[in-house]
Amino acid sequence: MYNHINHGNEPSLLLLMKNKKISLLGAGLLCAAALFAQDMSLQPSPQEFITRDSNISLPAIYQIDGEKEANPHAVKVLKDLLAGKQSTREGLRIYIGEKGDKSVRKYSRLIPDHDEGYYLSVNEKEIVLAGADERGTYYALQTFAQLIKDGRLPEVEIKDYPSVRRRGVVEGFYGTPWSHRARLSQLEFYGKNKMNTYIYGPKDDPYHSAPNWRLPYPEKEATQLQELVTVANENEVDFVWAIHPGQDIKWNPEDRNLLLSKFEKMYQLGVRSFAVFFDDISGEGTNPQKQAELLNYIDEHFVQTKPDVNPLIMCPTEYNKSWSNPNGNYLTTLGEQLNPSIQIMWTGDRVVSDITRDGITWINERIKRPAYIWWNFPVSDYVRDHLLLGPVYGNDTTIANAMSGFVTNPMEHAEASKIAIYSVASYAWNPAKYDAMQTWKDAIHAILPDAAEELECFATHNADLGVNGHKYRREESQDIQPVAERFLKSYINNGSYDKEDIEALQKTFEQMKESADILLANKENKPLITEITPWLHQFKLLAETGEAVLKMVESRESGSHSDFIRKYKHVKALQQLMFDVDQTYNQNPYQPGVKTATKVIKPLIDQTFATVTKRYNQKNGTQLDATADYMPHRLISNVEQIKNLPLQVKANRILISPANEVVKWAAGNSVEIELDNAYPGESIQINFGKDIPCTWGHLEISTDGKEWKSINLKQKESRLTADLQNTPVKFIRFTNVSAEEQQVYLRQFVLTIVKG
Ligand code: LTM
Repeated sequence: MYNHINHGNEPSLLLLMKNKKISLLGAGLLCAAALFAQDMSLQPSPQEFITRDSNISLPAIYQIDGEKEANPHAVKVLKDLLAGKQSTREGLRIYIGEKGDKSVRKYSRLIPDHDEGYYLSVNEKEIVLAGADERGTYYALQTFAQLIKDGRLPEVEIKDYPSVRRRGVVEGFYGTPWSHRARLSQLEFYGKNKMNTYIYGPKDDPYHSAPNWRLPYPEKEATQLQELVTVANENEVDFVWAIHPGQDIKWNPEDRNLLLSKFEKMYQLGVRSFAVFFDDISGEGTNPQKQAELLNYIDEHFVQTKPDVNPLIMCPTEYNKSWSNPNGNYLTTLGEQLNPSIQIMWTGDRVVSDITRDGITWINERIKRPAYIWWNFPVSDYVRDHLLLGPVYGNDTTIANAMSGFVTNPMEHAEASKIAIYSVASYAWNPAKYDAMQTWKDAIHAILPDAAEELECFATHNADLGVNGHKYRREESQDIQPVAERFLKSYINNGSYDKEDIEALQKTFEQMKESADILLANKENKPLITEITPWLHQFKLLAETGEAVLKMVESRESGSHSDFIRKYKHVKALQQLMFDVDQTYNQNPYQPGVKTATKVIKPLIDQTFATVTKRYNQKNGTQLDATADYMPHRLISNVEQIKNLPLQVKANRILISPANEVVKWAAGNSVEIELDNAYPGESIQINFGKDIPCTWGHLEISTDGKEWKSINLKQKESRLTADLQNTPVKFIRFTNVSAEEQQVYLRQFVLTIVKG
């Protein structure tokens, strides 16, 4: 049941050499260490440990002292790990328990005086697994599990404890909530990686948010939540159930009592930790005075009346610096009025940002307590066509004392999110020893040991978010980036390049292609492969396109015309296949499609393709199309928030991807779609999210972009429709013909052509 995160032939002791506090090892072992340079370290990194230059076998016979008093979850892990026979009279002695227990009394002074800390010692005479509290013992066992390798244990002494008190995950994203099965797997993963918190707050769970937060869960969901609480407890994770009532809450006793009775129902299901979120709301619910009154009431009439309920957590409406009103008093009101035990969440200087010393000092002064960090990475609900699999970096490693908790908001892809979650677990446990790259590699090993190299290749090229509204970007394809830049510069400017560079690029594309196949065939972690399959197909096609483009480059120099043209056609075909993947998979209504390697690799391929094609055209008087992205139709607009939205083609429907935010549409500005050909039109559907008559807009169609025909729209609530009755259409244009700017939502803009 327990995966050993070290692997291969590495002697266990070598694990420890990568950590900082280390006793001197023999020269022979140091040589061996070099051989295992790729192997994994102990994660999270312990605060203090000492190794001896020896190791012991896992005992064939052992005696356990303290198993009756010790944390039963820890005892269970111990027994699952030991293959030998338990005896009451003979064998290696194993002492397990919590500070104060008789079994570990003589080690009391060695147990760190920190919540969740532990002392662990292994030598030929005994094994000691002593926690500062029950969770500490459990964490001693998690470290112990990592130490075992091929039936052997290094002789060590470890004193360890977390730097950040609450560490974990907030399932707080928009989009498809995680499945029950995924959540069960997550909770086990958190326990193993010493995370103690899971906050349940998926925005699209109707019973978490408005208006159904008032209602009890239906039976099936209630039973599943009950099971999650049980599994969380078994893995020493606090299951925090969050409510998001702010969008329609009335500040009256009725709604207050409904909220309390919902909490009471969740308590009956076993929940012992609660949160109230006021993020992403507008209107009356944002009043800080009222929020504080409600939360204090819950604290005093619910949390504090029950001996087993943990301190309340809240997420404010102004949850990041850029959204806090500089002239307002929202945060200071909360800081002054909320009961001191209530934890206040905070995402940093922006909605999506890394946590800095200055930033956390700023907020802590206002809220008068250490902020509870809600870190918005690797959440991808605003860039759903990307996967965020890169290393976790950027958060200050010296501010653990300034925060009361650190939780990560993940992607809707639960298994793929584990790369970042594992890294956050290590960061929050021991920021001072956190090594972003090493931890990222170890995370990948932990998640997919049999194909770690291939997953690393895929992850290294699927890290950045692309251009996005939150302006949050990540490093991507770092190893090959300098080569790509040098090759491109030289090729664009002079038509030449270094042989070594083109070879390095060829090798990269080859590795990408092979990695995609190996991962697609992998059976070790099926949920992961299922989540990333569309991106794997796209990744492979992109790598093939890269190879084919480099062949075009080589063929232009030495091949025949027909050779070049075939290679050109091959690239065009691959571009179309990529377009098909993009149009077929992950068709969410926000950022549909499948984008991969968009920061370095794709621009490199696209620009090389454009350059080689243009050079060929110039030399041969041809007019081969040099555009790299295959999209038969075009969006043309001078409306700032619309002009960069992607077009989608779905069967016979051509649509503009909807936008989340309010669109400001200036007088005279228009939105136009140009199709690749004229087609018989079937209908048009537009929805600007307003059910007042749309007198400001004018819809037209054309076959040549010169002669335009006005089209009448019928309106029902906010839906505008037109029947085109087979009229040929190549252009469609919608213009704000009023004299004023219009503020609308772009919920729908669809042209349907006749199937044929
Ligand atoms: O970040 C917070 C507190 N709230 C929401 C999240 O639900 C959402 O997942 C992220 C990222 O889009 N942004 C938010 O505003």
